[in-house]
Amino acid sequence: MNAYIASVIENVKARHANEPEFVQTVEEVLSSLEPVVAKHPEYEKVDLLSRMVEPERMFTFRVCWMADDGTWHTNIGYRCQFNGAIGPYKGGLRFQKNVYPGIIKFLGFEQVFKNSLTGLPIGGGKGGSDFDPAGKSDAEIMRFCQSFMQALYRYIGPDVDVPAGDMGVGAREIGYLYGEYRRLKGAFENGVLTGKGFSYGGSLIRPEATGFGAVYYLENVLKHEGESIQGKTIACAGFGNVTWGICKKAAELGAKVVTLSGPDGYIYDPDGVVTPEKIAYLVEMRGSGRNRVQDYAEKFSVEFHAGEKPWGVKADVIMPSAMQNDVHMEQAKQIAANGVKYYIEVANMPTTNDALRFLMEQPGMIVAPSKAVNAGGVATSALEMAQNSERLVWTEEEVDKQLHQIMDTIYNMSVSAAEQYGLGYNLVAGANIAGFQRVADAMMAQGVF
Ligand code: 2IT
Repeated sequence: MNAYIASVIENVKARHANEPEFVQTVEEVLSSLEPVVAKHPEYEKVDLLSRMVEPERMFTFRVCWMADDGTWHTNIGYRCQFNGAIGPYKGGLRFQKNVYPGIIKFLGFEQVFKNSLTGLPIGGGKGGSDFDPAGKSDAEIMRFCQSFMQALYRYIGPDVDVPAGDMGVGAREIGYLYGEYRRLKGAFENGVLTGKGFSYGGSLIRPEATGFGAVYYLENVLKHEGESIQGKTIACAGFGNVTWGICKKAAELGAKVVTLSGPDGYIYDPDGVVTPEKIAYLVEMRGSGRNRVQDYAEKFSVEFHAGEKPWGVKADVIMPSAMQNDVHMEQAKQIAANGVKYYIEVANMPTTNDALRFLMEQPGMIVAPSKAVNAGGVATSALEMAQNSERLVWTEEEVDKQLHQIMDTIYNMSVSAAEQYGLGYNLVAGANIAGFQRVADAMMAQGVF
């Protein structure tokens, strides 16, 4: 390991000893940058990497809200404005009870590279709260979102920081957050948040974009191997917005998603989640707030495996699309033993670093990293920002066409960045290098601060 990179990683480990997810992503990304740092001694000269691993700013705020029974509750809100060198901070808000600074920081760091890869002018940020949306009434969600925005609104804006959704924050939450922002500011301000409803500035295709983009990326990988997506079986996880988009696009292209998962276990549907009725049912399951995938098994009479993950299922393509650190060494070994050829990450950091390295070392296995594969979501958010500032509404075809082009470009840029540094066909290192290069150029140009 290059001594400079090793020293930056050591500092991050010492400073963030209680934030393992952040240390994990820093190690993963920086270890890809060895050939880049070797070729560009100027980066070490100004200690660029130490500035890249430190958020420009990160803050917490108090969020108090009243439950329906009249009791008062206090949660912590976070916003991490990680890197604004190439555009306003951009990234989602996650509402989940396990949210703490390490989660927000890891997501913010990933977002910097992902947003850079889109080629669009968006910096990286992330935020959220340890608020647990499970079992909350609509009125409770609204009061929480209003209180959250009362604390956050001064620090965001269309040229400053543009939040969006993530786990626990969907169109309903974005609506309440935006409503409160508009009420406080007394102005539309280009919509400020993305992922808005279509009636008030949302973009067509944004709900589908992360899943659609992931499938467009997969098509590029398959094409490289002289294969087609037609007839492929795909094992997915989760049953949220992202997995829904994958099911929809895969079905349209003649492939089928055969597994879904939830906190309760996974379902195996050999016929695939392909009919409009099945795909629509995912939205219903999510909306129910029950957070159970067993409902699908009961409704469509398919296998349900309680308490298990779907990674032992034989499928052509594995797409971990649920959450971070879903695939550990044990699952990685299972995936390799099943002879899977395509391991396409979708959720942010779904694989532990040792499992990721192991999978990349398997002969014949192709591994694609989430920061490239799921970038279609935030890219379409940037298209939403463009429409809002132009006061225009683009057609579904227009947005989808741009999304498709962006995904093709991300794939091609990743391939060439790895090749340029003599790493061969390495989509993981290629994405890290390509994402890094643009932010690094901007930071170098803007001087040391
Ligand atoms: O992880 C992600 O890229 C997101 N949650 C979407 C961020 C965005 O600004 O649309």
